[in-house]
Amino acid sequence: MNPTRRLRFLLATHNNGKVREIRSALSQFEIDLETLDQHGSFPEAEETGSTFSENAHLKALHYQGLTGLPALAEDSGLAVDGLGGEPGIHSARFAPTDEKRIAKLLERMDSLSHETERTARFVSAICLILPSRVIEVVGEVPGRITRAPRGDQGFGYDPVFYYAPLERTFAQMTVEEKNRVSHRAAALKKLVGELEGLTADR
Ligand code: ITT
Repeated sequence: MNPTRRLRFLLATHNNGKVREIRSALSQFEIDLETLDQHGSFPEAEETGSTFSENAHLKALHYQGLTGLPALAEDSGLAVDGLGGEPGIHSARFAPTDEKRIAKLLERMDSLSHETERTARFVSAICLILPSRVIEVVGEVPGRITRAPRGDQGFGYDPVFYYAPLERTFAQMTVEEKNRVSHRAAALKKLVGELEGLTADR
């Protein structure tokens, strides 16, 4: 990236876990990331899409329209094989708190008898709306849902998402460790690849 021209984006999310991870993953780059809190309070975007990518695009468009700033939004979630891909795009709306979301997920999975039904993946779709270009990328990571929560790092479903190569759940990893392997990190890596090719349109 050209160090003489700093990029400036609005990080269009209300999820502090995402803010922490995205900041950490992009810290080596010359990018000023501004949060929604720095710009006042806004009505939430309506997530009416049927895919992660559609919802990421809707969120980026919503906050870019409200602030006039280039906006980066992310839509993500957990897709469990034995539940036909649920909670998927409904991951945040599955229950009101992280604790309740995990409890509901484990309860739903109680009846799954085969280990193969506990396989899952996290998906992250990122949309960045720049003045003259829209960049859309998706990242995924495979894992398995544990029978009980483990670890207290991260956020969301991290305590039940077991990542076999490191023999730990995402909640047993530091933000740096999670950022080496996560769905969000995979999407951000692709985004950075796209940004490195950018010059004129910022
Ligand atoms: P914004 O829409 O404001 O960005 P949100 O939390 O509502 O925040 P999403 O609609 O994208 O975000 O919902 C994603 C949900 O999926 C999130 O609330 C978690 O429950 C879950 N999730 C996504 N990424 C995760 C991760 O890295 N670790 C654990 N859970 C994750």
